[in-house]
Amino acid sequence: MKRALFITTLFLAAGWIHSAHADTLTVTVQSFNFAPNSVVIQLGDTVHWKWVNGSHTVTSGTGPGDANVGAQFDSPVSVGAQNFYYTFTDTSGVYPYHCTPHSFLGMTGSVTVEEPITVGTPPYDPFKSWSELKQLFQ
Ligand SMILES: [Cu+2]
Repeated sequence: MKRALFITTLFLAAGWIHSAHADTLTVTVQSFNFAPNSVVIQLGDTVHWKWVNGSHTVTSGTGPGDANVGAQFDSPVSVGAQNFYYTFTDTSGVYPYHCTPHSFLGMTGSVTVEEPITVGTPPYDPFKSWSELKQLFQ
């Protein structure tokens, strides 16, 4: 029982440490849609758009009429397989994007960027938890 608790605690600690690292999330580009068409990431994470079929772009902004269309990112129009990566490092918030030739068909998406979990304020005191854990094995 104590061994199981110890191993569980190690996994929880590993999960907490892992959350401080940047991740890459994949969105497929195909058949006039992005899948999933809305994703939530943490600041510093990267979105990888992976083309499956068709000729599409990944362009920041709500559509071609957006005043800031393509200001943040704008992939070339694909012909076949293509990959596009963008790392969101500026500020948290909702970033709409679209496919230039197909936004009128509803080929749009959004990336919600959240502040990363602050390493300085973990949900528990790891040193206090560690001393409590050690007592279980004495
Ligand atoms: Cu498209």
